[in-house]
Amino acid sequence: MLKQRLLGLMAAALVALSCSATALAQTAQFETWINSGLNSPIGLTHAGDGSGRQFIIQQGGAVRVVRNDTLQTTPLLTVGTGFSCTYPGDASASVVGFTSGGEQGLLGLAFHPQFESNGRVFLSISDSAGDTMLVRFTMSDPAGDVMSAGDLQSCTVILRADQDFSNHNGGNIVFGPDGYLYFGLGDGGSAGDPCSRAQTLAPGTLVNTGSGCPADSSFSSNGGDPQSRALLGKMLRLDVNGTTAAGSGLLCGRPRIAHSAEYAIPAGQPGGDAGNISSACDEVWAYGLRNPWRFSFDVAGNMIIGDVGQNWIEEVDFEPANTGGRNYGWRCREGSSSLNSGTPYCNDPAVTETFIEPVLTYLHSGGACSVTGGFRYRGEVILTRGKYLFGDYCTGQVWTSTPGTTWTTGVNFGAAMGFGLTSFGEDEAGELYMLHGNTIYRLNGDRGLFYDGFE
Ligand SMILES: [Ca+2]
Ligand SMILES: [Ca+2]
Repeated sequence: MLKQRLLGLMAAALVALSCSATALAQTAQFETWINSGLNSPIGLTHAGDGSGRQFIIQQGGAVRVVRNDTLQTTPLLTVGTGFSCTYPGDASASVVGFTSGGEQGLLGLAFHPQFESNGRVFLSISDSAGDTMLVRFTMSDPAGDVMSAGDLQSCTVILRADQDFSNHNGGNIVFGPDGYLYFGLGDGGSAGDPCSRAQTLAPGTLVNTGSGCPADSSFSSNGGDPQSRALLGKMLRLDVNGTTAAGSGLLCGRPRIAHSAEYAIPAGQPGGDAGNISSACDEVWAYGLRNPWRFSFDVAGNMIIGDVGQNWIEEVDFEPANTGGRNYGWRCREGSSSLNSGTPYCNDPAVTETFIEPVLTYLHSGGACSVTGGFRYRGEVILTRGKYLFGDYCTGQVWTSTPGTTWTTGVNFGAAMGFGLTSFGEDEAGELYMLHGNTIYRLNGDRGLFYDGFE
């Protein structure tokens, strides 16, 4: 049996060299998993609790539960117009509201690494004003499939960021192997990053003039920190097990500017006092991102970011494990090409770091428009083990890429599926899912007898 499987793999590999996608589809393919009952699914993850459940976020606000491959009718919870959540230290104003549609809505979901015992669930949403909000729920029964009234009342606002425009909200939240919560934020929106958020580190140097760039008075008047605009175009890293006292540190995402925060800054933070970009808000891990819609970690702890391009080039960025403080180049670079130059944006003396070039790029040819970052596959399907799978939102094309000094991309899964490839997702066993329209596909194929890490 083992010999036969190895022969099959070798044959498939030889076919791969001759670039035949048809033969490869015999050993690794996406098969329909759920094709009814979902409404705009844009993310899939798991709770890491041994339950085998998958959790799907719908842009309109519902978190759906799949147990034993069956989509449950009742959501875990639903965020809606009257969404209520408590600000730390200021319980008087609690209705934060919700906006969905376009690039807004329920955009991220992450379960605490100790969810099974502490019941903590994190969501990123667009609030009633379209600004970004990270919130936390605590489930009294983490094994349950529906939050209780008490669970819903546990909602606490963790972080807020004032968005300049309605697009490029990022919103993905992922716990890294270090146990910290990573939060990808886009550049604030419009086109060309007109407020230069992605390259602005020190909040004191924020661009405050021009359409959309001044802080929103409504955001500031209800306690939000206008300095939170310096979080845009960044990857944040938060210790959600800690707290930060009022007035302490250069935090820019406090829900209430004068109050304590329900997160701390990890030691060694690039944006922290001793970091290589210390002038940045302390929450900052990396910068120069346009819209890191989906990013993930591989089993070695490397971060792989699908950063959505503008009119020309899509890019994937690779960050070796524990290597923060990097500048991924936007708005000075689109992909590996120069986009803007001149001060104050791209020749800013304060920006001394070298731009990190993407490991993968592709052009907007053949209808491609927006990269959907994926995962470095760690499941059982032999042909795709260790490969990075990603796709394009508009064409629905999926690619696999082999990481290395130079990343080699080519193997795909046959014809492009068309518009609507919103996300990939991973379950607890490392198996991979693709979300397209209202359908979710699961990667299947010839499986290995054991898993021994990347080959
Ligand atoms: Ca705003
Ligand atoms: Ca700082």
